[in-house]
Amino acid sequence: MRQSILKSRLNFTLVVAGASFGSLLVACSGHIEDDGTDQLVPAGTAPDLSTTAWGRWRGWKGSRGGSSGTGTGGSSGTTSNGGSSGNGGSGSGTSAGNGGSGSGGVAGTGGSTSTGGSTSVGGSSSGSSGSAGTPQTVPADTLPCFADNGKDAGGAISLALAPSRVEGVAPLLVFFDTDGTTAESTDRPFEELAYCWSFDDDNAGNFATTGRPKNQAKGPMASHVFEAPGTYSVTVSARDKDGLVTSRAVEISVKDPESAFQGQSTVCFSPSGNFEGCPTGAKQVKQSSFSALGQEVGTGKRLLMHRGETFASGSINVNVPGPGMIGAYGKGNPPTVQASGTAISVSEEDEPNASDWRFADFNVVGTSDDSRILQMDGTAPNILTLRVGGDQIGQAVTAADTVIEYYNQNGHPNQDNPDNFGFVDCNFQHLRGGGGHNFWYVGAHRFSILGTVASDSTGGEHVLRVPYADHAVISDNDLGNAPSPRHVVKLHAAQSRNGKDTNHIVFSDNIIRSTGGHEWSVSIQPQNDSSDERIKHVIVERNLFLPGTASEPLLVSAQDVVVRGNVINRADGTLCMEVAPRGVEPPPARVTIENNTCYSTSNAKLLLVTDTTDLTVFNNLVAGPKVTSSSVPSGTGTAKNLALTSAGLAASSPGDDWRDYVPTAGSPVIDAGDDSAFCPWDFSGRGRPVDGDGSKGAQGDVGALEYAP
Ligand SMILES: [Ca+2]
Repeated sequence: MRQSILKSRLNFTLVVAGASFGSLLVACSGHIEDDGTDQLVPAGTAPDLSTTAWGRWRGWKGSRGGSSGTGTGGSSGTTSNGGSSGNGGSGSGTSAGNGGSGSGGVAGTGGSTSTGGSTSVGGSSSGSSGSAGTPQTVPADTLPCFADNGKDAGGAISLALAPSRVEGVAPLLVFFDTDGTTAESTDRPFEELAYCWSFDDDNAGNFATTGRPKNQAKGPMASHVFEAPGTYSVTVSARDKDGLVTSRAVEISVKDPESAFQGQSTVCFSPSGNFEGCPTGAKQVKQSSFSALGQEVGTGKRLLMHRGETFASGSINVNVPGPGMIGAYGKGNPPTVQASGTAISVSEEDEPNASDWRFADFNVVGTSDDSRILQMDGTAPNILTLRVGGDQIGQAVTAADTVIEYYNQNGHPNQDNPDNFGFVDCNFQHLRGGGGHNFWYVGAHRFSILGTVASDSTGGEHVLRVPYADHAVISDNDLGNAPSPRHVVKLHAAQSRNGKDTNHIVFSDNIIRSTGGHEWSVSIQPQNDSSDERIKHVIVERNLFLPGTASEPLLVSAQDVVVRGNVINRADGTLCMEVAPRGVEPPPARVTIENNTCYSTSNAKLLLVTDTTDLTVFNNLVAGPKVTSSSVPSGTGTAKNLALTSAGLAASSPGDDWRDYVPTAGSPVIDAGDDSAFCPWDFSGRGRPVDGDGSKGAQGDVGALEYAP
């Protein structure tokens, strides 16, 4: 199997040095991939994005220009939640533009213990940010995402809650973490507790990709963009396998950009001199080159481009503390930025000073293979990319862990990867440039990709390549169409060589399209068979894998992994997933595969597994006209996996719509699961188990979806 895939070794040097790197020609080298033969890229078929499995892609969203306002200045400050660390900046500006977040400032967990035995995140914070946590009574505020309200956990669950920051200017990206949570029922709280989030943001709307509400999330980590000013009480509830529930809340204060960027702190740019919709009092600049924005970059500055107009190719550098923003004003389509090189470079080698910037509501069209939307050149916490489009680009974003590694080893030991770095509701199409080009090449702490469409990397390599991640949420995206021998998602751990393993990943609610010629769609494993790269704590949940050329939708070589509630349509493919060592790294361990649904018109297998310890395979369904008992594994560590030629699903020949896979009355999967599995919700987000047959109370179904009478 593997031998047929691992055809040859390909050596290449990753080109991370764009124009702004100047003489730094070799920031990294020696990346070796075993992804397969270096063969001619077949012409890909672009997916029809007019429809998606959950909903309809509605194209670019509407106007987000601003009107003027008054107020005092932005303050930002990175938080430290009841803990020590937190190198946050002093952010209490009294006039606009005097705010500023610090460099770095990793939120500390811990803090004082509150009554009731749960850990409080309350505590001091640096900068001007206010109080952090509010311990909450339970289970009164239990979120409606579980099958029932459960029972008060009392002291049985100590739930930690650490936001990346508790205040800032809208649109504000915040990453929420439950690191440090403990529970009596498990010593693996990341994998074996269920976490539900409410961001208290009822007007957040739904993701265009999946239709899911942005106001909610599931998983031990979550990320959200607050777009409207106000104070939000963000709540997380955690539930264990015994139904014990506890909740915590934290307040997030979101400032009005019209106040933060009042008067001439906002600058409007128009090639034609059309300033309709420019906030009152803002500076007006008639310029046609994107480079013009660079002259106005500053702390507390908002730079807005006129909608419907095109800005000629140019590069700007952002290396000042925020709050800051590059966005759009007026009505109509987002402004277009032409890019022959890097449009925006952030931070720098010698004096990295960028933080708290948001880039929103513009489209970048590449005019060369070197075109790039964003390049991170050094330490830069709190960077948001929101509703940014890219077409015919050579890269969407480069935040190379190898550049930071190079700096660290060459006189800049304190340079670090981006922290609280996010892409939300973006749309990247048609990568160009060939080898070394990916939509994302990102190493980061607290990395978020939400609601984003990225399609067709056949002109380059991977759609999403994450060489290093220290806490990441990748959810509600629609990703696909990658060439052979690359992947739609390549998640590995290049920094293990420096003792930093890739860790704590939530990969959920995504649509993965295995078109474009590639063989492995989602690869969570070392980049090759000779690198000891280690990936720990990964949740792959409720994703929809759609068929195409891929021979394997999902490969995992990692430890402490949960693969749960995914729907995998293989068409006539023969394998749904594989868990195996890639090479020299420690083999997979503590891998749980539960309640997945795999459909194939061939005699498919759920799983290929080699050399894995502590493997649990419960309640999975393989359905299709030719499946046999050998389609599902048996023996130690397995229970209640069903291979059914007549599974009683909503569609007799299920396709790309997840509703095709919902069991119907009388289906043999109903209440047939082993209830020792821990599957708190199904693919659609429904709390489970549900009593499907009217006997014995609520019991879980086999497969990704739960039947509800
Ligand atoms: Ca049931």
